[in-house]
Amino acid sequence: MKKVLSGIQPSGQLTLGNYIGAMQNFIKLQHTEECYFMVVDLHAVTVPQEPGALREQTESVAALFIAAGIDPAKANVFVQSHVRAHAELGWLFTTLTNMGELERMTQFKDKSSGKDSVGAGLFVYPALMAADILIYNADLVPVGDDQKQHLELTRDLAHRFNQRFGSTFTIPEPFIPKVGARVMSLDNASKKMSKSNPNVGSFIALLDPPDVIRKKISRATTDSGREVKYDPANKPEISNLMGIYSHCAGMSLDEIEAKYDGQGYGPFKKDLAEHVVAVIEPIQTRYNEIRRTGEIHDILKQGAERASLIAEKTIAEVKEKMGFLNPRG
Ligand code: ATP
Ligand code: LTN
Repeated sequence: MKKVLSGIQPSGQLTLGNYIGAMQNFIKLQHTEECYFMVVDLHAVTVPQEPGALREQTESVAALFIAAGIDPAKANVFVQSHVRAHAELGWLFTTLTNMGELERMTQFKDKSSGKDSVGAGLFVYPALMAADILIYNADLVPVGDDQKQHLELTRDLAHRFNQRFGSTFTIPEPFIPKVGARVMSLDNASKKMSKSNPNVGSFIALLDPPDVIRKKISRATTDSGREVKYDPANKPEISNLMGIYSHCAGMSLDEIEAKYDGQGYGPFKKDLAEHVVAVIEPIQTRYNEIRRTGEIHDILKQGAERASLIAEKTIAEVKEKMGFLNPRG
């Protein structure tokens, strides 16, 4: 059994991009592997969050994990800040990470560009992410394509620690879907769909009411012409919508092309909206039930307890190897 770990930030409402790029693999892997899925609130605060909204979104994201199909009897679901060792190991990893490595991270460049005030946490974020993964000695990390670079750095840090202080960490592998690893914005297919985009029309949130989903898809930007053809270089907008269609309807790209041959974008978009709604609606029904019962609190408590046992062991070993004095003598 492999160890699997991943996290999603409570920095807004989860999108169809998060679902297709990451969560669908969480759900798949839980049946065969030992899984740890967390809501990474310590990462979310690397950009300003309003306290009330952060609390609500953290609970909401955790409830959506369960509503989307993560079974708490199979996978450990918890909140990152409930397991203190993450922050502690994250700090230790900032001391092993070079400034140049962090300066190269495209997520940092994207999120800091054009801002006059950028928190230092945003810069050292990848060291905390490495700690999240290595503290459980995860073998596999299911993520979307945008996290590949952070995973590479995690692997480098694990090697570096092992070399300096003796073999300690497993070197993790990314686990990235073949189609859907990068779902793009509905208003601009050169940008990834992102929950913190201020234009709400650019993403489909898992909690958007069905009519809002229909409206967003009908307004999604399309390329010139009218042919439903998968051609990311020349028809990026329609190819992105076809990728979403393929995931939600369980049809191949060829099948979709054949189905809409000669029909134009209109009927394609209409059917796409219904396929997306059919995936999202049952998740929303379960979500409302989970929020109503309050069961998520127990799930998170148990998840954090189980995760802490492992995380505490790792941090003790790391501190011993790095030369920190043991408080118990
Ligand atoms: P933010 O906008 O706050 O940066 P985000 O929507 O990009 O958030 P994250 O919490 O950073 O989402 O990512 C959670 C997981 O979802 C990661 O594994 C990430 O790779 C994946 N993911 C995020 N956006 C997409 C997308 N558009 N397509 C595919 N996977 C995605
Ligand atoms: N950086 C990730 C979120 C994240 C994560 C992790 C993903 C934080 N810690 C550990 C996988 C494993 C992002 O999606 N922006």
